[in-house]
Amino acid sequence: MKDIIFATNNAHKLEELRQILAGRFNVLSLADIDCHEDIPETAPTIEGNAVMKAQWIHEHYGVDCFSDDTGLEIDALGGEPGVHSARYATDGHDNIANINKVLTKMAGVTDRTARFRTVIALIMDGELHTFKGEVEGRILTERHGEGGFGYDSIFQPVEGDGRTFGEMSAQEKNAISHRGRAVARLAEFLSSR
Ligand code: ITT
Repeated sequence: MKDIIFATNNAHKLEELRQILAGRFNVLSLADIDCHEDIPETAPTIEGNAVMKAQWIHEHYGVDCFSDDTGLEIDALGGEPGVHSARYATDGHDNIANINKVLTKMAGVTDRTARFRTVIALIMDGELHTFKGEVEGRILTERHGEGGFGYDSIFQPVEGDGRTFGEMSAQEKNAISHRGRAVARLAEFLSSR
């Protein structure tokens, strides 16, 4: 099985990717290449950050790799938290504080439409390739479910049965999620090489 390095410090993303690509690719983590640094992600767009993370690892470690940048875009908030999804409420990755900030800003708002957008950037043989995935949904008024991570417990995908991503199994989420879709495109590309 072919090895592929995933340039992320997010353990949940790594686990999702390993599940989605299980049996096809051996997904290695940054720890596996002895990288324990915070990779800069200061671009103004999701795509820019995805490219920045993959290029940073490629430049510093000289390996082929891919990265994922994801944002939750809420229409009534003008696309927030968007590229700031990880650090919406605080400087750290405080998921509960992030969710509370969204719920407070959305109090009394009737337009609850939102989407997750993922861009995966792959650097292979010195060439950059990007793969995108999106899922439409609604922001609920309170948390439902303990599964998943990030904003999953307040995001109800349009294509589901009313449950949030936080109430779904990993397989159910991956089948329709932003990341699942972007990874399917990545896997198709890798398989064709
Ligand atoms: P890396 O940059 O190290 O990959 P990160 O957590 O910083 O990890 P992002 O910059 O892509 O990742 O931040 C996106 C934030 O959006 C993340 O911290 C979560 O809070 C949220 N998020 C990302 N994917 C999600 C998903 O599938 N479900 C719910 N929330 C998600």
